[in-house]
Amino acid sequence: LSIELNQLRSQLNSDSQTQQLKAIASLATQGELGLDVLIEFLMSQQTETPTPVSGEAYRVLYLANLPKTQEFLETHFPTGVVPLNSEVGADYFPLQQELLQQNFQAADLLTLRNLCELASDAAVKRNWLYFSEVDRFPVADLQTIDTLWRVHSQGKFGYTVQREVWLGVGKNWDKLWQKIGWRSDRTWTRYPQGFTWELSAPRGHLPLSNQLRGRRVIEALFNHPAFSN
Ligand code: UYC
Repeated sequence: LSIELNQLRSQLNSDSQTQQLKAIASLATQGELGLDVLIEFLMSQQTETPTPVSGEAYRVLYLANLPKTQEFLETHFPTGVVPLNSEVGADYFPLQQELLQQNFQAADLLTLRNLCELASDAAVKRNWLYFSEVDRFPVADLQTIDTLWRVHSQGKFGYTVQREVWLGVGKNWDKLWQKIGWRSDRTWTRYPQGFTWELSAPRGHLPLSNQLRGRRVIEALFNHPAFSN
C-alpha cells in the first residue's frame, strides 16, 4: 500500500471516532484500494458491537455499488451492521434501508409507525402513543431502533443521544428543546419544514417525538430500561 493509504488505515483503526470518520471520507476517494481497506476494516468488526464508524464504512461500500463490494456486504452483512433484533418478530430492515440512504424524513415517519406497531393495532390506527404503551415496549426492539439511528447518523441521532443531551441539561425540558432544535425562544419548530432532515442538524435533532400531547411519551422513552442502564 502507498504511504497515504497506510496512514488512512491506521487512522481508521485509531481510538478517536472523529479521526476514524475522517479516514473513511478520505478512503472513499481512493478508488478500489481505499475500498479494500474499508472491507478489511469491516471484516474485523464482524463480531464487534456496531458503531457509527462501522455504519459509515458500510455506507461507503454500499454506495460504491461494485460487484466486489456488493458481494462482500451480501455475504458478511446481509441486513447491515446492526443486528435487527426484535422480541416480537418485527422487521426493522425497511428502517435500516431508509437510514442507510439518509432518507431521514422517511426514516422518522417509519420510526413512529414501528413504535405504534409495537404498541397495538389501536396505536397504529391513531398514529400516536400513550406513555403507558411505551413502558411495555420490549428492550431489544427499542435498542435496535436506537442503534440503527445512531450507527447510520455518524452518532448524531437516536434516543440515547437525545437522552444524553437531556441528562446534560439536568433534565430541563426547555433547555433540551433549544439544544436539539425543536424550539427557539417561545416558538416550536414547524413540522415538517422547520426541521433539518440531514446530518447538519443539531446533535439529537432526530428522531422526532410530537409534543402535541405532552412530554410523557418522550420521558417514558428516556426512562425505559432499554436506555437507562
Ligand atoms: N412537532 O412542533 N404537530 C407532528 C413535532 C408540537 C402538531 C408530527 C416536534 C407542538 C400538529 C411530528 C415538534 C405543536 C400536528 C411532529 C413539533 C404541535 C403535528 C407528525 C417540536 C403545536 C398534526 C406525526 C416539539 C404548538 C397531527 C404525528 C395531529 C404533527 C413533531 C402541533 C413528527 C418534535 C406542541 C397539530 N408533529 N406539535 O405525530 O395530531 O402526527 O394533529 O410538538
